[in-house]
Amino acid sequence: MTQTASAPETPTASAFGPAVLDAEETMSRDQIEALQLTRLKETVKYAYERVPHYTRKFDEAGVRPEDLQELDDLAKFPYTTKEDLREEYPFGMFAVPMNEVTRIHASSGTTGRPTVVGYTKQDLDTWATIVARCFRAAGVRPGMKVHNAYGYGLFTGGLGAHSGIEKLGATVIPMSGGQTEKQIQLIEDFAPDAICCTPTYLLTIGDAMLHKGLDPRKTSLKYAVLGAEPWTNEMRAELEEMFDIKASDIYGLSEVMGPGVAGESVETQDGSHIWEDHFRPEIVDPFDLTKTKSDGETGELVFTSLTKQALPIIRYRTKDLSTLLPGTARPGHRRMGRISGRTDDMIILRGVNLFPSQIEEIALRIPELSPHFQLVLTRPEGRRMDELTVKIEPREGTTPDQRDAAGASLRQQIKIHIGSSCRIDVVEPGSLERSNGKLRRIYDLREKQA
Ligand code: DLL
Repeated sequence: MTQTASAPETPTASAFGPAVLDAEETMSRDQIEALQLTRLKETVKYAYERVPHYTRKFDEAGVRPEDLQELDDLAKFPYTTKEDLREEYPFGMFAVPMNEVTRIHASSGTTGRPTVVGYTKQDLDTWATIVARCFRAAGVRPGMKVHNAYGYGLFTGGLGAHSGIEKLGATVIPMSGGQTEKQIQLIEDFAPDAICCTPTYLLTIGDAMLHKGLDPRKTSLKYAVLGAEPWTNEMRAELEEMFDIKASDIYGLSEVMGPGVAGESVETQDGSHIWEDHFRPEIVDPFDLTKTKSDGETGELVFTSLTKQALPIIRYRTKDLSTLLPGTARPGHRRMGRISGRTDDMIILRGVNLFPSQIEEIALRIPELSPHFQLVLTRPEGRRMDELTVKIEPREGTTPDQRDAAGASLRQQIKIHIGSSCRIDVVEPGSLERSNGKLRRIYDLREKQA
């Protein structure tokens, strides 16, 4: 037999599988809404009949599943909150017997009991499907390697991303969060095409690489799928430049499913598309819950699940502030505007509302300032007013004069754009705590001082 010379196998883009969309991803708006109505009717009936909490809540509100005849009728139904899940701790909100629950996750929160969520086999499959859509939209293709640095365990990030990456047909590297040195080594050795983690943790990895004398732009990484905490387009630009990658958003929350409720397209980078064949979103006025808002208006995001079996969730108040926008890359599915913040992360300073993401946006437009900052709230002795101090690191290599000028500029820009006066403390590079996952930005010292 004669041997024919074959070209050495080099991994090129064509070595990866094509991006085949799910049929539901290409549905028209009308098709999606028709599907939503059918599924919504089933969901309210299912929740009412199977979960005593919903039976009681609906009865108290005087609504019955039959009252849902069109999509807008959803507004007649009561909201569900994290407190409801806490009250029903651990499994009171489950709609199936325990032997049909395949997996449990929990979110710790800052206080009190964790909220516990459950999934049937079918729920896990739905979840993997929507996470796969997010990764594909973000540029990941079958055959690519994805370094997963979301935390594994009770947090939905690690395992949620994991199943979606597998479902897409990509190779998952289940690194989990933390152990930054090891993350760097595996990125070097395994040559992943994509990474997923929180935006601030990617920054930690990049920073650590630079400190070791490694150039993050020279890694094999081409795509990042980032979420689990608020981030801005300025932070996106920072990370894309740092790593020479394309970074897209992935959004979700445990009570509704986990990561993958919405995902952003790398081609348009204009906000995450909500997978509306599985979730019906609403925007409501957080200060007057009787009011739902129109598309384009800002308010609190509320979700109703349309296909979940173990934990159907009706009108869950996320506390996330956003807007609903028309679909672009997936026209039938609406997009959510970037989350400006959470209602419980809102700082009210002398009557002005302020979110950490606003500070991030402003600070990153000042070239001498880094994305490493903390917001410290105090009430100085003898004063009746709260005070906000922005502690921020300058870029490495800046002179003391440049630091002073950058601090003054930040103070002025915050005054102009947000309307608040605050103190700026430009601290030493490397002195603020680095992210290991979800980064804490706000340090409220007022209670301790009282
Ligand atoms: O953080 C799920 C997740 C994991 C999403 C990995 C994306 C990637 P929880 O721990 O329940 O679940 O926290 C949910 O995190 O209500 C938002 O306040 C915030 N959040 C999640 N994704 C984003 C995002 C996961 N892309 C809470 N942008 C949510 C802004 C986000 N905030």
